[in-house]
Amino acid sequence: MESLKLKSLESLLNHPKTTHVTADVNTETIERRSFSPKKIKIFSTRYTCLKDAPEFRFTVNHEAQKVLPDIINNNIQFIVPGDGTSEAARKAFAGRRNIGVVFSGGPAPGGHNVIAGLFDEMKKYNPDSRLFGFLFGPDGLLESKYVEITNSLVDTYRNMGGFSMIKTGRTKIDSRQKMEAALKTCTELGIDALVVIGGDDSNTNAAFLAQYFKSRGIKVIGVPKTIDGDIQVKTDDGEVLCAISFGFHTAARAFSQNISNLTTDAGSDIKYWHICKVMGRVASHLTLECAFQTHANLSLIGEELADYTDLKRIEKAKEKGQIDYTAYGMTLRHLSRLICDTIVRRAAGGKNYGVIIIPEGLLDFINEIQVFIIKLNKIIADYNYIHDKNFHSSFPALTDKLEYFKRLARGMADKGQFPIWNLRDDDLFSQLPSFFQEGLLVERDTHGNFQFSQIKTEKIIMDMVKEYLNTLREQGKYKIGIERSLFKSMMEDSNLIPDRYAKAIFKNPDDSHLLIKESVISLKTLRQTLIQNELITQDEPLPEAIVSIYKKSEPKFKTQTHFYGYDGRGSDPTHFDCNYSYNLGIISFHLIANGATGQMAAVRNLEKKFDKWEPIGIPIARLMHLEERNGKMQLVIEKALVDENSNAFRVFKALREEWLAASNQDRYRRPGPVRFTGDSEEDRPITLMLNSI
Ligand code: FBP
Repeated sequence: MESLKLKSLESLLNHPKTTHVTADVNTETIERRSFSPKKIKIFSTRYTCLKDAPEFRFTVNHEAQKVLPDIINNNIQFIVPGDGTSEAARKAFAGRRNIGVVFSGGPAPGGHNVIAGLFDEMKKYNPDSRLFGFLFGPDGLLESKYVEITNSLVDTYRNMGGFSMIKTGRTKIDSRQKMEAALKTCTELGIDALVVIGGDDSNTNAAFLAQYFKSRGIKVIGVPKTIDGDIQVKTDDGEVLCAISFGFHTAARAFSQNISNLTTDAGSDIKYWHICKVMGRVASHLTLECAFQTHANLSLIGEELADYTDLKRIEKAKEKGQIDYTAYGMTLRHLSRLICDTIVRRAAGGKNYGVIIIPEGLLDFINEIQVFIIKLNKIIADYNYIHDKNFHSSFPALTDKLEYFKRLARGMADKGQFPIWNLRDDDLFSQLPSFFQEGLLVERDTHGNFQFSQIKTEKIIMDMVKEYLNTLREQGKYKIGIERSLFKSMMEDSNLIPDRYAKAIFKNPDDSHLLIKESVISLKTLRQTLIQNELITQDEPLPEAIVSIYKKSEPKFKTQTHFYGYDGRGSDPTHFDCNYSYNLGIISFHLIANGATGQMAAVRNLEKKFDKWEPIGIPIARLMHLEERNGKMQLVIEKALVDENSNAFRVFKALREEWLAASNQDRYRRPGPVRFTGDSEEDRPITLMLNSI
């Protein structure tokens, strides 16, 4: 019997249908691998050359001028047809090269296509050229760990998400020793040029490497990667040169598909508020894009909250001849009130459910928390420097850390240091819940960035929301509106006259959604109200229909929290990102072949139709500014935040009341799944399309 079973399992496993449906490679993967992204037209010409465009102006940072002297004077460069160039120049263009490529930072959909574009173009001009992929991010460059990228390796990953081909890492190349190690690897491999595919910090690294490698003739090109969408380049005159990094569109679409599914579920089950935190370490671009994609009921944009002013409080203070400085900027308490307002308004319209989108980096825009983050950054960095030890290893438990802060506040630790942590800070910090304290103390990444993804922002905010909603419920302000038609039919079924009862118990008896009066806060007070209005006598019980209506108006606040980040970051790229990233790889090659270094490959007019796309090189050194990192001011590429004057933000502001849908029908939008084919206008970020108007 047993052997019969085994035999049948074997034949089941060998059945062609079983092998087909359980294969690692499915139809979608096969289709993706064979899809050919479009190439910008100029790349169909044989040779290109670079045309400097000094008319595009940037304010240069003095520190950058000092430390990056060989690349600071780079201009914007347009890649133009070079068929008229000399024979020698053509020969140099198509010369045999060894190129290195490295991923740096978090994965972003499209990374493999950058490598594919670079590889295809390099081989097109010279089949003897070689491409080396450094493994595990910058560590591979420092430790000389690499693979040679071959045709079959590239073919396996064409149009596929992730960075799995060569992996990635977040190591920062920030010392002379590390620069030397990178140079040694490149020299030993005979590398002519290095392509760094990374975010703001990694492109900063690329600029420093370009400067260091300049005298050795090794070129370094950066590629703008990050799902966060915060690498955007504008000139001093407001000309957009790089509207978005690759990966942003896919991540936003992947998050939006999930969020949209939640709007459908919420609108069906009508009992949950879904709180969706979406990635974006600092800037809220992803949240804004998801808001457009899904029309969720409330989307918080950190940049707007930072500029919040409480006009009522300012007026009040003014009447007393005072200035209320605390009225500027958003506090967590304010924020929870704002969210409650949305919930209460929707409930009044009969909808005790909905979807809220919160940006991962929200806390960086909340005044009181930002102050803590900055202070803690400095304290940890100072401790590491003074003691030459890691703060987190010295104080592994939260209680040890809190004890150290207490001593710091009392001036008993690290005497002589600027008293950055005072008794008030210590007092406020100790009032925070411990999971939040731990979140704020989480180890900074190698670039000194605060790791917002590790902190349960949604929990801290929603705990405050729940608390305040309880108060509002007790005050009779948080109630679910009853649809008039439902009320009427329930009353008529019980032979009660709807209008007489409506006037007695509802505060808005003429509305389509009837809201129980604030004074009716329990069944006891409801009974008294009916007696006072002579609808029942002292001895009569409450009519069942009335009890049932009252119960329907009593809200329960139930939430489900979700974090969308790593999932969307690992998604296979959209059609837009497939094309965009493939062309970035091609552009990197053309910049290298034309002798550029310290430039970032980019596409101008990305917000327009594909035939308007223009390949360019952007001088990285000119994008630098000084920023506090690890308690010190450091040169980094400036992050682009959501611009409150942009078309996208203005349109969002104008439409959000409709999407909140307190008194109108829900306006949810279904973006559908991530696609890699198709040519419709849908195939690019909505925020980009709006900003191009
Ligand atoms: P990059 O800036 O490197 O592209 O990474 C962005 C990001 O995905 C953020 O959205 C997120 O806060 C962070 O990485 C998460 O970092 P980690 O991968 O270290 O958890």
